[in-house]
Amino acid sequence: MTTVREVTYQVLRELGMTVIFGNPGSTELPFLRDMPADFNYVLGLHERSAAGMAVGYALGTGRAAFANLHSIASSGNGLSSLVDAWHGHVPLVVTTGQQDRRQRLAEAFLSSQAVETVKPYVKWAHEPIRAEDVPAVIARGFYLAMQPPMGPVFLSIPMDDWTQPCSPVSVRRISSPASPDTAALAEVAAALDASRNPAIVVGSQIEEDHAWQETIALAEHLDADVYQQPIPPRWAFPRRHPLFRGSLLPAQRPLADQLAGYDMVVVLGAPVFLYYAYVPGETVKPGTKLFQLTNSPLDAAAALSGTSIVGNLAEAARFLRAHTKPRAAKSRSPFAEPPQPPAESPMTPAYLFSALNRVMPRDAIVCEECPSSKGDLDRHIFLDAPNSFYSVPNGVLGFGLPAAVGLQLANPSRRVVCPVGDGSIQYSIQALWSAVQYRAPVVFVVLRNGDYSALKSFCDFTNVGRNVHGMDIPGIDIAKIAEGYGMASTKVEEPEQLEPALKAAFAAQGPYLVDVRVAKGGERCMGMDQSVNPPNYR
Ligand SMILES: Cc1ncc(C[n+]2csc(CCOP(=O)(O)OP(=O)(O)O)c2C)c(N)n1
Repeated sequence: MTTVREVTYQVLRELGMTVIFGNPGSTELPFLRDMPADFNYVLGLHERSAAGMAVGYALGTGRAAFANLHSIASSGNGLSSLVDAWHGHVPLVVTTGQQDRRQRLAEAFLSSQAVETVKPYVKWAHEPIRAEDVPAVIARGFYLAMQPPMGPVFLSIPMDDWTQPCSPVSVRRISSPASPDTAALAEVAAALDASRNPAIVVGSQIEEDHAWQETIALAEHLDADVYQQPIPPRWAFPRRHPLFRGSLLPAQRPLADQLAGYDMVVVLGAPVFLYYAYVPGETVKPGTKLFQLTNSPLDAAAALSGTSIVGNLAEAARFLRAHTKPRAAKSRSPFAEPPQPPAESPMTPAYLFSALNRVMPRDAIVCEECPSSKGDLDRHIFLDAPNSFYSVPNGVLGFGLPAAVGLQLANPSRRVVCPVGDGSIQYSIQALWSAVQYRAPVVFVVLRNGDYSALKSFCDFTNVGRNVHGMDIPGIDIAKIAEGYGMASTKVEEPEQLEPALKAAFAAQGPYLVDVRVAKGGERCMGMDQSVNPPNYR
């Protein structure tokens, strides 16, 4: 008779989850012992980093990644990564160890209520009712994680289950992309034909549904201006395309103002809309018709106005292109590189990104977490291919570093670049060690401004004032921390040192950290200044 452990490895193999991201504890050891030779274990020194690398790996492969975390620490230390996966539609199967069933009643050491803790941020949180259900539960978790919108599942497994007898489980195929309602799409097509001046808002679900080419074809067919969703977790349109108009602002009134000139807006694959600062206003102006096409029933339900259609975005874009009249292309100026920012001391983030854009390979993958300089990155980094840009989905810092390592492990032929703030890097700094140990040659570019510039900007923007504790973070030598984890690193203080340092980083075979002194952030908040009439918290 086979054991739960043996059948589980067979199921994991058949589901393609042969990389195990983890941080082990006693309750996981009966599973992890004698791991089959065709499996790889990737150790994260903290659950945020371990599950965060799984997030990056799943983003990079487009398939569910497997993470095995420790007891209640998985939902404590690892919860931020589950939150990222939930908001970013990242498929994860996360298992966690539970005390031996035979002494759970007595609340033995390491008894875990992790399942109850994570519930709002996973598609399914479960502890198998019987030991012999474990492999089937993992398979069911995989099927659910992969269904659109994709997301994490969380399974707690008592440590005595692994040695129990278990019958084989056969892995099933599930076909899940749901076709959107064509009658509803026909209404959108009719509205597009009647529209004088439509715009398209592109969102990260376009990448999830592999709809990048269909979206470009639709935009060109309609000759429609294209905007990017506010605070994008992924880019979904070529940055240098003549139809591309840049990012929407993350607040109600300024966003509606940006779209005021259009009589119709079609949101493809994004919420309506993701706001940050509260600046009340309409979703869109009264003269603008709003439609949302989304793979997420939750986003459809939560939209503030307009008509929503749930379903696969590639199919939706293809349908709209086939059922609308083509429009003659207006004359538009071709893409022009922005002027090169001046070399100041300390250098501006704009200068840094402009140099990075020149030096990095054209097929690089950018995984960023640099809160106050997102706008500069957006203006100076130009990547035109799918699966090239990743960012924190809901503001929980600590996403960037481990996600970059996971993305690099999933994409050995492309180079991952991780621009990260000197504050943000601290939330999952242990991922540097994993990058070294598992030979993930990420180039980490630290923006060292010595403070929480994004928070200072928010203080200015909302009139909170600057008399707030905990805004400065002096005295951290990140290059030395990297060295301590075994990673090559260099420090850059002046603009003329930057390009040679970046070139050396990209020439290196292994991971490399470039720690760059940059100017502190300004008074703008996510691209917005006082003119938008921000909330006053004073
Ligand atoms: C886990 C977590 N803790 C705290 C915050 C609040 N927060 C938002 S931006 C920020 C500053 C981050 O500093 P840094 O990475 O240096 O970027 P900068 O603001 O200087 O651009 C902080 C602390 C958060 N978003 N997530």
